[in-house]
Amino acid sequence: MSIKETNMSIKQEYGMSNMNPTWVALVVALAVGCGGDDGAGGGDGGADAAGDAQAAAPVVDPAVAATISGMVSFVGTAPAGTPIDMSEEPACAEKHTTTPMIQPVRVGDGGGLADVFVYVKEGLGDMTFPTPATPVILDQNGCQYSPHVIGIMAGQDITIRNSDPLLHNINTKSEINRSFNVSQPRAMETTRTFKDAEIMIPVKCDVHGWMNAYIGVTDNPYHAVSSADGTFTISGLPPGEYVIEAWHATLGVSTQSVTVGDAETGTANFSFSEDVASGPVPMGEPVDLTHPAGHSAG
Ligand SMILES: [Cu+2]
Repeated sequence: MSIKETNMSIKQEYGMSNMNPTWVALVVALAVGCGGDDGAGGGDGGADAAGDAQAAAPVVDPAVAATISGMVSFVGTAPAGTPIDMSEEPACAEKHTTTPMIQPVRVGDGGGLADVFVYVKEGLGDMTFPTPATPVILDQNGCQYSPHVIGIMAGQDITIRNSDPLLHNINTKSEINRSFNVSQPRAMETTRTFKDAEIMIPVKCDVHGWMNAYIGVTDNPYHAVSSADGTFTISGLPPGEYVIEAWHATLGVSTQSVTVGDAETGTANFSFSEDVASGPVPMGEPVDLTHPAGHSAG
């Protein structure tokens, strides 16, 4: 059966073009975990909530829903990170028990590469998916973004939280979506959406030069972020043939094709190294560790 036929039969069987609210609610209730976004390893509620949101809304019969999982590896010696001097922000510094680091290439004990955005790039045809009702949460805690890389579906709410008692400024550098620049002078939340799919949207804080994050916006719910051990799982897929892309902020992108049948689990393992960085990667600006003068903590 071709992909087109598969899509067609799914649509006919589940009436996707005439989806009613009851069905949408059912679909959300059936959400299958696709997790894998422990991101910056903050271990806070924000990252967990983001994971739940990412898992929402597979519009596929759970009896045939397929899974693609795998591991992203880093080959070679992981570059050392750069220590962040937070002495000018004691309220942030005191939240860290170890020296906070800028670590664009975060490699786990087993050689797994974290912070890789993995998503279905091709293969879903013209299928459409309900927007998850739960917002993803991008937290600013201890003057660092958590998670560092986050996935969201177009139209889904992103709640940007300031968990610090001081000024952060969220500046998105989107090219397809409208950029925004939001000032959060104290602990608070701001909610936004991105209208269109965009891989990837860089985010930075204009107050703290070391703070950056990346938001992957897809037009389907099938995306994940590799966790600290490099693994990822994308669940609830319709059976089919897919092009899966893995994106890393400094190491480039890698794609591969994976075919999954009814209720099957397919594997997509990726490998990155410093030598094979390819493709244009947004926000290659040097990290600025200096502090703009005159901002106040409060
Ligand atoms: Cu900041």
